[in-house]
Amino acid sequence: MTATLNSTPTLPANDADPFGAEVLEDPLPLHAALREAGPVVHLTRYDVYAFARYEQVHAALVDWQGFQSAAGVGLSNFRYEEPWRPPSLLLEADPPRHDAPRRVLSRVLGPRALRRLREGWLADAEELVEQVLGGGEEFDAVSALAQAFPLRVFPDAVGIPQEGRENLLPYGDHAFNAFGPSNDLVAEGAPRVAELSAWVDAQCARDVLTDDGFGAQIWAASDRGDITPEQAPLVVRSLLTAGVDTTVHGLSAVLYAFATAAAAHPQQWDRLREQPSLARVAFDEAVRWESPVQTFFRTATCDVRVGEHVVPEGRKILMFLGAANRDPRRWADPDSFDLSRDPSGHVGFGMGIHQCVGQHVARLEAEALLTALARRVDRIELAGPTRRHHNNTLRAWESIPVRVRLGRR
Ligand code: PQP
Repeated sequence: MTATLNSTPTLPANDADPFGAEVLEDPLPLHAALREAGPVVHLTRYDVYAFARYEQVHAALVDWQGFQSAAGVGLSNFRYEEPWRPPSLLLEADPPRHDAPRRVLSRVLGPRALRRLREGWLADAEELVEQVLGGGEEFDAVSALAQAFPLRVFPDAVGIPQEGRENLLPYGDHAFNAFGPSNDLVAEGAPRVAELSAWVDAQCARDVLTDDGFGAQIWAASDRGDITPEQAPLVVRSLLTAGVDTTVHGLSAVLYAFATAAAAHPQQWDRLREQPSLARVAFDEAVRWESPVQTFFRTATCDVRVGEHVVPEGRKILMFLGAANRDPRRWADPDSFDLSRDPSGHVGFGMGIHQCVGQHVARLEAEALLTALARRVDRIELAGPTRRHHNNTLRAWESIPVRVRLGRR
């Protein structure tokens, strides 16, 4: 009798590879299967635990004491494995070490600080859109807009020199691959890691940076004693790692959403045109819908009870942000991109003490680009087959061919 009463029910298991090409091409079926299997699932291929329901993902994100980041937010467990580069002071740290760098960066990237960039970015977006539309009514939304705009505004805002900026996207792409297993994607990036890392590290030095950008402001914080001079270059490195690929894929997501929603709900783009202040909600809804950052790991700091199961101390848990953002337990009609829903509460920017410190930068970029496009374009639709870009962490597009119809000026 006691045997039955005390026995732990069998943990649901799944042998899929969340980082395999098939899942990266279309993760939605795996997400649905994991959500259905239960609140926690064993991923046998990597011997890690998985949360795919909103409730558990949200709970883990806000419980930084129980689910630490300092052992790494990728598959690699820093307790046992040497990280590929010195750990991030923000992403791969917990309080108290996390707090000073976080405070500094949230001031540098906060809404107040961005006010002085706003006008210039709106003008830059208009100039870019003008230039792209001047080349014809068909173009690739990824290269022409989603990549071009962040590359036009962000490196200048950080204050790095022109030379070598083509390294930013490949470096970021590798860093986000490196949160996954050492699979083919990591192997493809490996030959350039030393060269790219050396370039990125060199851009973090004080004398390389302009004296008025985000980089200079981080160094100024070290003069005030808010962080140490040893920490400053690593905080700049976080900007260079996280600041371009993420917004490129976020912008791709919102452009794809509008280009495809056009078929099912042409009124979505019309609504944005009539009310450009919807640009920000549209971007957040796209971040929910597409979840450009699909997954991050945490590590259990004690035996954590989840329903009738236990995640043992020291074990990695893969949090499926993308699955949580489409959990029907939390969202009505989760698969539809819908400007009339309230997307707040999505976990595409995380939640809790690590919630995306760059989200205001991302929203400003999106607002600038969408506003400029909506002013000139009265219809946007796909003009050919889209192609995914595979990355172990990011849900990304390689190519989104679009056709636009120009409206009144
Ligand atoms: C999603 C910091 C943040 C930002 C780092 C680092 C890397 C990636 C991200 C992920 N990140 N948005 O290296 O400090």
